[in-house]
Amino acid sequence: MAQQISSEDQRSLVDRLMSACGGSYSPEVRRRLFISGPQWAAAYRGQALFHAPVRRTLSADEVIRNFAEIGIGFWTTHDMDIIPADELMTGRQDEILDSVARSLRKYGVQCSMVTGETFFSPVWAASPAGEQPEIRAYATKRLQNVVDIGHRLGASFVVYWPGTLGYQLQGVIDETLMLRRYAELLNAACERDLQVSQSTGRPWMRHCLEAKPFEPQAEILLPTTDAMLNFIASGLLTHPEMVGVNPEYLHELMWGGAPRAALARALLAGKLWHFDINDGYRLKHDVDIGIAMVNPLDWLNVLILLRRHGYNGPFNLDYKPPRTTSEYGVFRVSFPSAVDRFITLWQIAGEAMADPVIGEATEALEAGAGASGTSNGEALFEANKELWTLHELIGHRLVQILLGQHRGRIFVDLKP
Ligand code: 3MF
Ligand code: MG
Ligand code: MG
Repeated sequence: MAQQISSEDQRSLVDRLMSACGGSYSPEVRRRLFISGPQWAAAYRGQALFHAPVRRTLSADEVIRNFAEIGIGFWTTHDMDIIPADELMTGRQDEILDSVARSLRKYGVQCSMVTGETFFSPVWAASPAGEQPEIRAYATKRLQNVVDIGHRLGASFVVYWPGTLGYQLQGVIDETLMLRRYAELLNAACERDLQVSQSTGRPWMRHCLEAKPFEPQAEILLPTTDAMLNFIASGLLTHPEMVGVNPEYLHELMWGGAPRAALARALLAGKLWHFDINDGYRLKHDVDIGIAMVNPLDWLNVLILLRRHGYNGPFNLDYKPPRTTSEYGVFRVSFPSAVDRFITLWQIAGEAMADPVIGEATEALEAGAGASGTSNGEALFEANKELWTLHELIGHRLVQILLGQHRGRIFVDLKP
C-alpha cells in the first residue's frame, strides 16, 4: 500500500513535487510580460449552484502580496470584490481604496483594470438595462463609480461583462430597447471618464466589452465578441473610439467558435485591447480552467497570431483554481503554473515564428507555382497541388514544436 501522507506533510509534498516539475520562471522574468491576476480569481471560494465553498475569502492585501511574490505584476478587480455592497459610493469606499492603493505600492503591483459587478447582486435580476429608470440610474452611478475607482487606482482599462443582459423568458423584453439602454450606460461611463481625465490630466481609460454566450441568462443579447464589435459600430455609442473588446478565450469556445478567428476579427477592427486567458471545453459551461490545460495547441496558435500582430495589451488570468486546490495550492501551484505555461507557450510561439521549415513552406505557398498565365481551374489545381501538401506539413511542424520533436525528442527504445 502506498504510504499515507498526514495532513502536516501534505504542503511539503506539494512543494517538493511542484519543484520537481521544474520549468518555472523567476518572479522577475514573470513580471516582464503584461500578465494580470484578478482579485476574484484568487479569492474564488469554489462555490457554484451545486457546490459549497471550499476556501476562505481573501482580502485584496493577501492577494496582491501573493501575486507580487509569484511575479504577477498587475492586479484587476471588480468594484464589489473589494468594496461591500453597502459601502459602495460612501466615505468608507475611499478608505478601502486608500488601503488597496497602499498594498499596491507596498508590494510593487499595479492595478491595470477595474470592472463593475453587473451580474451577481439581486438588483440586476432583470439586467442593468431593464425597464425601470431607477435601476438604470443606479447602474449608471455604479459604472461611473467604477470609472472613478479606476482613475483612483491608476488603471488603464475598464472591462464590462454585462452578465444578465438578456432574458430567461421569451418575448418579455424588447431587445432593441434593452440594447439602447445598455448603450446609454456605457455612454455615461465614457463621459464620466472624459470629465475625470480632463480634471486630473490622466489619459482616458480603454473601455472593453466582454461577451459570454449564455450563463447566467438563458439568452444573451450580445453573446459573442463579434456581436460586441457590431454594437460598438452600431451608432448607439457616443464615444466608440473609447470602446473596444475584452474577448475571453473560453467564452468564444462556449458558442462553438474558434477563439483565434474571433481574436483576428477584433484585431482587424483595431479593437483588441484586453484579453481574458483561460481554457475549457466547447459548447459547455464556463469552467474557467487554467490556460492551456485543455487546448495547448490552439493556445500556441493564438499566441502566434497575437505576437505576429503586435498585440500589447494585458493577458488577464481569468480562470478559476479548481475546487480540489487548497488555498495554499492557489498560490503555490495554480497561479505560478498558469503563468509559467503562458510564458513557455509565448516563447514557443516565438520559436514557431522563426522556424525555418514553417518559414520556407509559407513562402512557397505564397509564391505559388508560377502559373498565373493559366485561367483554367483544372490546370491551376494541377500546377499547385503538391504545394498544398505543405498545409499538413506546417500543421505537423507546429505540433512537433509544441511537443519538442523539432529538437529531436524521439524515443529510440520502443517497447511493444
Ligand atoms: C464571467 C467573467 C467575468 C468577467 C469580469 C470582468 C468574473 O464569465 O469572465 O469574470 O471577466 O466580470 O468584467
Ligand atoms: Mg472573463
Ligand atoms: Mg469565463
